[in-house]
Amino acid sequence: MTVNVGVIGVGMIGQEHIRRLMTTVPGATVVAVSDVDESKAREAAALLSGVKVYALGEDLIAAREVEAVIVASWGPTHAKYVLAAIRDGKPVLCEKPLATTEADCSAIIDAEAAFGRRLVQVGFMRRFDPQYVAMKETIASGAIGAPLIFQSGHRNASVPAHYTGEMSLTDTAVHDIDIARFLLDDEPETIMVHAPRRNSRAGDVPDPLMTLIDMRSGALVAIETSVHVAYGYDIRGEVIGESGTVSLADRSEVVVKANGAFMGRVPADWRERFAPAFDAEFRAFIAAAGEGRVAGPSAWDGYVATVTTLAGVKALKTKKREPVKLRRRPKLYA
Ligand code: ISE
Repeated sequence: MTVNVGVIGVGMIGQEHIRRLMTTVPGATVVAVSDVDESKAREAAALLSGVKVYALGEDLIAAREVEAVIVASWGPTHAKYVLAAIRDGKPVLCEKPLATTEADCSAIIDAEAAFGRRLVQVGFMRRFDPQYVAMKETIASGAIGAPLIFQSGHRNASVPAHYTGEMSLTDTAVHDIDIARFLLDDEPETIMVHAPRRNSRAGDVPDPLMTLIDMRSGALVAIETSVHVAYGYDIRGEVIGESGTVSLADRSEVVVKANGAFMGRVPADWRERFAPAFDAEFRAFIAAAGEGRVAGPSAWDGYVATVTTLAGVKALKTKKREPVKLRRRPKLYA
């Protein structure tokens, strides 16, 4: 059986998702695309055969031929598309953030709860990364004792010109926040953000940032975001437990020994580092969509991530520890 997918947003990530759906994910085919810039949607459709172009994302979602939806448009537009997909009862994989405001995330949760079953998967691909999955299994096995501290390093070689200090939280640290919740099985309680000496490459952007999150259990999450490191895309992670630690191993296809030193490869960007995670994420979405379900990170996970990053944006300004105030979790996400 083939799942007919409609993709909203054909920017860099949207195109990456289309390519993945057409080449590496079994049982999926892209049948419709849409973009605020209709000419871009036409260009993307022209590379495939039999793909319809819709001027409006809502029309793509409502289209008879579309059975599942990918939302890869600009963040502030996510909520209206996700709400439309829920209204039409279609599984939707929404890139992060689920929505840019707490109110919109809450509206999605309410709509999904009223619908009565999950239709929304949020694009936190790290949950499908084999290394993070192995880390979670290690922690859950009890091998390192109760987790006390999670140190996460998130380094980008560079970021686009429109990138702001707030985006270090909403666009970058958001992944570390989600994976912290996944690994520790815990929720954030407070957040504070330190902006130490600035990288001279960073211009106006406070970079690096050190974000400290107290979790409900008392465990501490420390996230370093550095988005101008120049040397590559470097994702670090270690959980320190009561009697042991588990960390992401440095991996490289080859090790080169030359001139008295040995070297491995640092990925260029998130597409390279997380390719296996994106593959697994899309396979899970399509397999579940074929059965009218969704799997993976939920609207609740998207809600917590947005509330936490927005509290972080506030903490960056106030230089104080800010509370992360979460609503009660509906039964649907138990
Ligand atoms: C980007 O949007 C991502 O999602 C990447 O995973 C992250 O590393 C990068 O910092 C973000 O800008």
